[in-house]
Amino acid sequence: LHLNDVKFFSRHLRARRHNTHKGSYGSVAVIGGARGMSGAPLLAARAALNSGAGRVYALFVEDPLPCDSGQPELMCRLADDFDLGAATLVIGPGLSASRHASELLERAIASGGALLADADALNLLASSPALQTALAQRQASSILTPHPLEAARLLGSTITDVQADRIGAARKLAASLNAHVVLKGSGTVIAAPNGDAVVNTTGNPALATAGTGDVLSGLCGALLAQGWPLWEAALAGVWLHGMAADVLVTEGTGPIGLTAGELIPAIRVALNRM
Ligand code: NPW
Ligand code: AMP
Ligand code: MG
Repeated sequence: LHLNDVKFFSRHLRARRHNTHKGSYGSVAVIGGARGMSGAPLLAARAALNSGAGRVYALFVEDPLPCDSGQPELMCRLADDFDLGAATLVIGPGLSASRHASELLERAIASGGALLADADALNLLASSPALQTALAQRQASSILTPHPLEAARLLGSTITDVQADRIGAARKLAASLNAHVVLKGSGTVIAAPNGDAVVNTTGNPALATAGTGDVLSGLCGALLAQGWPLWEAALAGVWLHGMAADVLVTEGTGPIGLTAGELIPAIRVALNRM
């Protein structure tokens, strides 16, 4: 199945009604940002905020705690000081593979709510059968957003093997980890634990730049926080992310030098048009 029809998911988009407030649109907490990688959770958190989440926290695994003066709406905290049950969790951008990061992932998996794992959270999962078991046994299913190398680490295979059968690789991960899997790259595959799989038709190589995956994780997290089901949040997030890049390339600057930060306002435009 190829994802080129927004009817797949647009029915989950609800109008912003008069008698609502920030609490009506959910909270997202992005967990990551080890030293030298604070940009990754900030990009994810900015994407979540600009995709309609009511409140967004950027939770850092360690000091020094950065602030985002370009997006002061974000609440930056140490992850240890936050009740992980209080928000939709996006864990992994810039998280690192430290012991502390692993403990945070364990707590995030144990929390009852919606969870999206990306980047280093996937690398930590790949090296821990216990965390994989805990993830697969969650009551609420999760979304995993690996790029081909992260998928290969989880599968114990190679990028070549993953790329040779992208749909098969995404399905295998979805079934074994009981999660919705977004296998990124040209022709992103979205696979569900029940074996359903879709190939996205939006997006282009302007996205091949640092931080675009972090933006996708925040966008999908915001849709989850606003009550979208996992499957539709994954489909819509991937479609909108690619559509924003397509619009920027055709109506904006062209294919060279797009930055992940520039993608965020374009996603907001695509979401409002939808
Ligand atoms: P190659 O080069 O082909 O052998 P890593 P990471 C492969 C954070 N970030 N098709 C490719 O392998 C992240 O959140 C922080 C085929 C590539 O070199 C993580 O926490 C930023 N292959 C951490 O950095 C901005 C593909 O994977 C290798 C592929 C490390 O994440 C940047 C990279 O994988 C970044 O987001 C494809 N479509 N896509 C910040 N501003 O703070 C990827 N590969 O070694 O896991 O490193 O993805 O950069
Ligand atoms: P990450 O590697 O985690 O930063 O994620 C990169 C993001 O850019 C993912 O959403 C990929 O699907 C997307 N992307 C990278 N290269 C391409 C490409 N050639 N065509 C379409 N999307 C791409
Ligand atoms: Mg990434």
